[in-house]
Amino acid sequence: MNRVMHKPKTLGAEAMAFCKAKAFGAILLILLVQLLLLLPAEAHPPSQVSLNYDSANQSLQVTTTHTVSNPSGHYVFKVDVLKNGEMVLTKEYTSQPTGSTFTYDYPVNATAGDVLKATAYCSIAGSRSAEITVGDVALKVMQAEEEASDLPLEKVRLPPGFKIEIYAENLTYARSLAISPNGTLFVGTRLPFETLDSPNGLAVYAIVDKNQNHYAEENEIFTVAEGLNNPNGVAFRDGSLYVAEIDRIIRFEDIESRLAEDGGKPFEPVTVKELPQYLLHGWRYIGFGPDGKLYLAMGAACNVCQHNDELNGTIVRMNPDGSDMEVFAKGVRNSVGFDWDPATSEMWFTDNGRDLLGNDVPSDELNHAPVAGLDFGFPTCHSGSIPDPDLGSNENYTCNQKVPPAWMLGPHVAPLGMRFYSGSMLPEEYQGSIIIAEHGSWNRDKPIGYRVAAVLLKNNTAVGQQIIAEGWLDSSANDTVWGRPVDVLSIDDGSLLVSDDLNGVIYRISYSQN
Ligand SMILES: [Ca+2]
Ligand SMILES: [Ca+2]
Repeated sequence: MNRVMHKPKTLGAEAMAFCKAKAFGAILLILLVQLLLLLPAEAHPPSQVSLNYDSANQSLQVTTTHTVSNPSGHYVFKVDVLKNGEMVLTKEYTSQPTGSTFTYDYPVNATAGDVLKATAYCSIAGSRSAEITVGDVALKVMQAEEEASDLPLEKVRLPPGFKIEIYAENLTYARSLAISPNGTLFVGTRLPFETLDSPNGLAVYAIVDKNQNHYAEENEIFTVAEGLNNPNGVAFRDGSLYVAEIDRIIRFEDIESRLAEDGGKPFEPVTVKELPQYLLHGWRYIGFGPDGKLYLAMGAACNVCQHNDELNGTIVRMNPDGSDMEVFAKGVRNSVGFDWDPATSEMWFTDNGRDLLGNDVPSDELNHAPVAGLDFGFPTCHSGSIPDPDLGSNENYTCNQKVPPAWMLGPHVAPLGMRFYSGSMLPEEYQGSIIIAEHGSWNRDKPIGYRVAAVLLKNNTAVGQQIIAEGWLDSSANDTVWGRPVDVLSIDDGSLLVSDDLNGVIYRISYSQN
């Protein structure tokens, strides 16, 4: 080209015009080459994509690294998920989180041997894929068809003088507990994660221990509702049973009379409140506060994210008829248990920390909410001191102004139900303590949790922790899990009931000095 451009003097006008056109073309070509050389610095596929499959929750976590300066102008705009070569899910986005590495959780039903592949697409150019083969369920969970009488209760370790036995059985996926002043026990249920959207739904049970032997005989267990959408939350107030499904709160009026008269045959409930339907962390926990309000935990619909629904990741409260709903506590990732201290009328609640920050962080939390309006940190601040590495780069995202946990329960222990203990049976040291059911870890190399703990309080402050029952995680048998505590409640004689959704049973833990 240079040779052509540098021999102009002997050429005629026509040849000159030709040469000028060639030169213009050459400049254009050089500009184009320069542009192409510049582009990769700005538009690039994600530098890394990694996958993790959670068999217990049937959820695929896609972690993508895509470093950009303007996440609303240049971002991962689409993620495709294929199972064994077939597309099972496509999600589109209009921006990406501010951190360069971020994780999206997707519900994906897969079993051992399935090959999952995810592809993350840059909004400007390029894509990157990753693939995993789903392994055997990480936790060697025993099947739930065991008869309660076959459960190895001798493996549960308790302090001296304590005893554990079966209180009720055949309560499929037993979860939250509530009790009426007359002693009628109500049991909510939730499906395993992979079948949360089953159209068949689940039941709510009532138990009336008529012969007062602290065991639920078959004729003392009533199915008061069937076919409900994961009726995890139950609460009792003024003769009515309130049940929280994923998408609404309903009320069964005059429930105890119906149990007495017709065995509580399933009947039409009143709808109290429609709720936004999220499957992830969408199962609800409810309870009545000392102010007469109905409190409801609204779990965050993600592992970690800034959600555009301001009710996502909060605890709300409302009148018993569903009116005047307001946020009580915010920055709460996924609370599945709360109670009020009978001494102060102040709320305490458990919260499950985010996943995928490693085996040992963040700690799950016991929180104290003495007043309305506090911010407990999620999603930008975990355990009171750890800014989220994915969201926390913005200077506004610090742990300033966030309420730290009242007690660190440990990473991934999954604290669910909790109740203040004010019964008369357990030893003095447990008086006024908070008893907490730990459902157990699903994403920790060495599993922990699967136990019942007591956090001891002094002067309205958490000062220590004792383990009341453990052994459902059998370390002598390769960390086999044979039971998962969900909720706790003390009954008339001061003994403790503990629900277990893996086995569909309720245990009774009692104490005697002799
Ligand atoms: Ca009985
Ligand atoms: Ca927190």
